[in-house]
Amino acid sequence: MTEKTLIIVKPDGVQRHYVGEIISRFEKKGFKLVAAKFMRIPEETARKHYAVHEGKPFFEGVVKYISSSPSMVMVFQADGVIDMARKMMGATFGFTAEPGTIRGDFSCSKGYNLIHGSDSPESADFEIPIYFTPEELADYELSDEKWLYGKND
Ligand code: IDP
Ligand code: MG
Repeated sequence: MTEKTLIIVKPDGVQRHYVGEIISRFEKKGFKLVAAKFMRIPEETARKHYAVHEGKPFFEGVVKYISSSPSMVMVFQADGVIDMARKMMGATFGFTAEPGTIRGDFSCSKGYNLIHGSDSPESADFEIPIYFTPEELADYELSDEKWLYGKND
């Protein structure tokens, strides 16, 4: 069963010119891009997205951060994409994220960490419809899927 994940290049990622670099890493890995929207996330949408963190000390801060300036909101698809994308993103903050990961390579801030990625199938199922209607998710084949996703048996 092929899986989808919500990936957001957050406002600091857009401001710091990392949209292309981040998309490129996921493209080269072989994830299929199925939706993309460049938008300033409304505060109310950010509250809904981060509702799981409501009441935590950083909640108001993360809502303000995410809605402060445009983001690149995307959906990528592949078997196991959720865990693969989380590994490629690295730990939550750049100062602890491993080198080689997106956060580890490009961030050392505690507040700004460049990217969001769904952390479970349940989170992806909750988050994707916040940003995209079912019609906005492209259903198509890549011409090299055999080489990208095939097994050699
Ligand atoms: P994640 O993005 O790695 O899944 P979460 O713990 O789900 O991390 O937190 C959601 C977002 O809230 C983080 O990406 C970050 O932007 C922000 N955040 C989390 N913890 C803190 C904190 O202690 N200080 C400031 N911002 C935080
Ligand atoms: Mg999270």
